[in-house]
Amino acid sequence: MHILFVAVALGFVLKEARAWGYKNGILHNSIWLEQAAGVYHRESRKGRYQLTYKEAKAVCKFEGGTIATYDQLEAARQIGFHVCAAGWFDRGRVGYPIVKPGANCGFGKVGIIDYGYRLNKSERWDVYCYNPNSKECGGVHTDPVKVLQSPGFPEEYLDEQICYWHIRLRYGQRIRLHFLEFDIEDDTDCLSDYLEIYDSYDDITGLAGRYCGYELPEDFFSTGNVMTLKFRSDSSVSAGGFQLQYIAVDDSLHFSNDKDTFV
Ligand SMILES: [Ca+2]
Repeated sequence: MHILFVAVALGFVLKEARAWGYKNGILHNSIWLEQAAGVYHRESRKGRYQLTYKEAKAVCKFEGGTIATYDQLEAARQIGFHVCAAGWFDRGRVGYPIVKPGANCGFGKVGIIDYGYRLNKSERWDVYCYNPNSKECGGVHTDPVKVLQSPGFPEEYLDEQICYWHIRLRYGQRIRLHFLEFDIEDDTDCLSDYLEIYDSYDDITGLAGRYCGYELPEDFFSTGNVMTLKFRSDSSVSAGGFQLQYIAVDDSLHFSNDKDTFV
């Protein structure tokens, strides 16, 4: 097992983080995904509607995908992909997929709400990416107890996956992570594939550790009621994946990441 504590460009990160700001105790820089049929929605780490067309394409490419086409977005919509946020898709078009009509989103219509091909590619929107190899994974979790696992588990995970799990429990609760299975491509500093634990509601601040290899990590306890897990695999060499359980812990109990002091 390798654990990497990252302190790269910390000054820059802190400066950016302040700019995003907190609301209800949650840092609003979220780039978490809704995903269907290989299509997923991303927003900038700076918040909603911050990506130019060029930046939008770069976001998709970074994760091994491409910017989605209209047809890919529509195919995802037809199996339930519903996102109330306008994003770039292929050829500089902007829109969003609506499954259920609503007064507050989509003007009461169903289908791809299409803003058309934008003449000004410097306009700022979110983005819809497409990666046919990416499995359903991640999401927002509020249940007090849940098992989370790598995409496709117990099968080996595929290449070029990226997943964000955001755990948010009731105020006054903390989160205990308990690993059940762990096998991620092993390399120095976990630069290929990894699972990262963030003691925060995003993957910008609060990095607590990066894990790979086959040694079961010890239990981890959050300091607050939120936590983020990020899994990423690169373009070659897979492994068995991981399975873990998170459990809500009453804040009045005394515990820490030093397992000897947990009662
Ligand atoms: Ca790999």
